[in-house]
Amino acid sequence: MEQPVSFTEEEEALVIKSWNSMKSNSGEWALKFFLKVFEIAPSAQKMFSFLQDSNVPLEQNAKLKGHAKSVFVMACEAAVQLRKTGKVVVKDSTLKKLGSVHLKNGVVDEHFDVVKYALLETIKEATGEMWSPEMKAAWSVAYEHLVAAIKTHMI
Ligand code: ISQ
Repeated sequence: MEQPVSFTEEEEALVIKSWNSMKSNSGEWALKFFLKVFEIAPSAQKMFSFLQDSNVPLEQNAKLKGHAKSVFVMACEAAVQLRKTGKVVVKDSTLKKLGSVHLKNGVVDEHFDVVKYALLETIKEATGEMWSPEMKAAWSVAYEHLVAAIKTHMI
């Protein structure tokens, strides 16, 4: 059994507080997040089947917003789980699906790194003065553990 991670109530609160401040505009931030990913890695657009057969501009693609939003939500849930149990507990069926979808689409470590960078940059932009090194660290830990959980299902 892996050692539980120590994730404090303060760290959890930083993640939740920042997500709450973004929630009312989450569609817009989700879109910015996605656009940042594509700015760094334009070829990543090929990985999203719903972008292939669509004529609508990226900005108006509803699925795109939904997808990106779920990355925020899952990282947030990971923070809650880390504080409660010291590990990320995602429903097994969800993890299996996420693992196989990322594997099938050829997602490798570098992709997860690009997404991490874009995620943190988006939250930084969204939170403005609230942003801090501690907030960045808390989101990073939550994201890394979520990714680790997904990767266990990518083999
Ligand atoms: C990976 N999987 C689903 C949605 C995403 C949104 C932005 C960046 C990466 C993603």
